[in-house]
Amino acid sequence: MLFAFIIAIAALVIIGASFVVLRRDRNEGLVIDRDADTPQIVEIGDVDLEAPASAEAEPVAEPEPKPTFRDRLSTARSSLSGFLGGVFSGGITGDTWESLEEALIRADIGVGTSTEIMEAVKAKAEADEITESELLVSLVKAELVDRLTGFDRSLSTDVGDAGGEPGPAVWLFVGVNGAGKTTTIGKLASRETAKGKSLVLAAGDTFRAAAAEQLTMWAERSDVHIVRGAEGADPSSVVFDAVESANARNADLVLADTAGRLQTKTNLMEELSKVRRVAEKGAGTVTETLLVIDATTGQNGMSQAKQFAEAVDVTGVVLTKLDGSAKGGIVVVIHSELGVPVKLVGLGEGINDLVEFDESEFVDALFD
Ligand SMILES: Nc1nc2c(ncn2[C@@H]2O[C@H](COP(=O)(O)OP(=O)(O)OP(=O)(O)O)[C@@H](O)[C@H]2O)c(=O)[nH]1
Ligand SMILES: [Mg+2]
Repeated sequence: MLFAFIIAIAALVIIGASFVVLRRDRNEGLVIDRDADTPQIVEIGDVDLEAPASAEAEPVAEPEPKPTFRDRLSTARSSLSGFLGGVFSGGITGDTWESLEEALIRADIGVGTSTEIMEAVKAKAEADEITESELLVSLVKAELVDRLTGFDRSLSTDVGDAGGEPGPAVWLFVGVNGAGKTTTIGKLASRETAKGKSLVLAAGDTFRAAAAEQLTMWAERSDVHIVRGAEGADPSSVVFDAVESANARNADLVLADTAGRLQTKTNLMEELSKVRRVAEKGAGTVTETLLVIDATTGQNGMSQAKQFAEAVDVTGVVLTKLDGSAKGGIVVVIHSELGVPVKLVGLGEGINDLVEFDESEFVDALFD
């Protein structure tokens, strides 16, 4: 009896052991043929595994599509339609024009400009006897597009046009801290490199060490050269060195980052005009000075924007964070009060989330 029990246990142990060996054999029977065009798992013996078609293939990165105003302006659109929604619904009554003016002001278009738009729409509606709500909205849209038309939104690298000697063009980025200067430079580094331009980034924000780190990460993403200085170094000398480095490498363009804050505001403005002067001391020519404005600050950001525009000769605005901002009306104020065109718009934090401004697309996206 005992003997039979021992035999049974021994048999169980033998069966278990051979099962393990069998499993090992089955796994060892898998060989990866790395010489095949598409690496495949080659089967040996009776193993029946499906070979993944591209087990070792590099994943092909799909280029991300550019965002559109229509996709990213849903917050601004819903706030504007909320304000304008009922204005024309009852046809034209005694209150209509005042309500329109109020709706435009609430959409962050600014008091002066809102009044002008309301008066222009009223005059056209009266002249053409327009009373239908849909047509009245079209008049408002046309008036907005009209106010945003006729600006040169191109970004120049033409040093001859800017009166400079042959050498690298410089785009200088200014604006309050957190506006999105460094991120915009990172996005542009990718965009301009893809267009075939050779670039150098200048880490002119020496106010905090992390600023140069942040720009270095963007430089690495697009594989472009970066010139940085020590924390607290003179921003002008960093930009000067970057221009010299770009000239030595025959690079086309320097994208120069600056600090959004210093100890006092007066100093910042003085510092920035010095950076601009020094950028042209050597072989460089500043062909664009871009003021970066955070769209979520709306009207509040405008007084600071005016200070920057006074300190340096601003050639264009980059309006960031328009995605998720309810304050789309700020675009109209920038054109009417700063007299400077919005050239680029930030529609997100990703490397592709920077688009050229187009007034018709923008106004359509605000309304439909
Ligand atoms: N949603 C959104 N976020 C943005 C956009 N542009 C920048 N940001 C974010 O805004 C924050 C500040 O951006 P930065 O590029 O560091 O701003 P900065 O002007 O360089 O700031 P300082 O270096 O402090 O002067 C970051 O978290 C960015 O990711 C945009 O278009 N949309
Ligand atoms: Mg920065």
